[in-house]
Amino acid sequence: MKNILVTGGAGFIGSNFVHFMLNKYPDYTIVNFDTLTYAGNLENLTAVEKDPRYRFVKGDICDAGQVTAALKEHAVDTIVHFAAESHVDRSITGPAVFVQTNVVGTQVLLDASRAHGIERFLHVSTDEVYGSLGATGYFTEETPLHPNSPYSASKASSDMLVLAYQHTFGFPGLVTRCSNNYGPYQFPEKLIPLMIANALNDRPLPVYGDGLNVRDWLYVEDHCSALDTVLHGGTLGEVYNIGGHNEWKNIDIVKLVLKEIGKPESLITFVKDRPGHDRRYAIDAARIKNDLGWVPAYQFESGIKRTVQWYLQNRPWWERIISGEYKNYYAAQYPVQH
Ligand code: NAD
Ligand code: TDX
Repeated sequence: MKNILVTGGAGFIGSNFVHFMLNKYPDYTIVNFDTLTYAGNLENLTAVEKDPRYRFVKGDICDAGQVTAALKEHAVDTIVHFAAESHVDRSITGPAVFVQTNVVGTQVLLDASRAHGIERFLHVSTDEVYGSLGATGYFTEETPLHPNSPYSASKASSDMLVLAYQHTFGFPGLVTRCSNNYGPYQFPEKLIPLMIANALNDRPLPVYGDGLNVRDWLYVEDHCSALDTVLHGGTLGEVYNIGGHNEWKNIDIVKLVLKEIGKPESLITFVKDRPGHDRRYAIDAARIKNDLGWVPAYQFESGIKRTVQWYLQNRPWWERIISGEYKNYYAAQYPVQH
């Protein structure tokens, strides 16, 4: 493993992963292959843009010619596949691009990777493919897939494609399924950065439904270290769940963010629920812990503090985002607030 192509490396987790890998492996080169949708932002990578071990290629995973050219030109031997449409709410208002990017894009990438003779292909997926839990229990890798949103259905389809290619062609694929991430560079449409940005601007904090839905949160750097662990030590054809046993009700996260920023709970506004809203996610990560020895490094309270500090110190980063096209998305998604 030497030349890694990271798809979606200009997004939230992808850009954190590029930083993580360049810091950890002096001998690796990283090619960031990203088409720069609304969620892709090269500002996330300004610190490494002059690093000779880093290259950016503007390309679309749905375009076989562009993918093949990048694999050849950079002698890529390994792929870590993040590129996706990633926001559940957007998948409810416009599912087509989710099928195009997440399903068709993954299939195009798989075919190009096979033809190129890739050595290892890590597909980055999500716990949402398992559906929703009741008050008890955990998702294991054996939990049947039951995706409930167009987003999670498209991710489950792409997982199945990777595993089918492994089974049928002996393709060197692995799949990870992680719980909710938070940390620097997360686009402010997602719960935690949206609440931080709104709180800092004294705007209402829109909590869906009764606020009692539960998510299992992991600091993004812990996700990166887990991906690194699976990339180097995982068994081909295997699925690895990733999570830190850190369940929180949405309303409690929002209150924690307000406390951290020093703003009043009166900013909380309950709004119409997300259609088909999954009630609870909780990951059993025994396989990656027991078989590969991965452990998360961050406690939630310190991770949230770091995250709030990052958004405070990088105000121009998210202010540029929320002052552009995002305004139209926000007005449509949260109509009662206007
Ligand atoms: P993101 O939306 O922040 O970034 C996605 C990136 O993919 C962007 O840079 C975008 O420009 C790029 N992209 C989109 N379509 C593309 C295409 N056709 N060709 C090339 N690039 C394209 O997403 P994220 O939150 O960083 O998530 C990354 C991956 O991790 C996704 O596959 C997601 O399903 C998965 N995941 C996310 C979470 C989470 O909590 N955010 C948790 C588990 C798994
Ligand atoms: O304004 C909001 N109000 C609110 O109550 C938003 C944006 C979200 N929520 C709720 C919905 C969820 O219960 O907060 C919870 C988290 O929402 P999101 O940040 O949209 O994340 P989620 O839907 O759980 O999906 C995320 O985790 C799994 C990522 O977006 C996915 O890409 C990943 O696969």
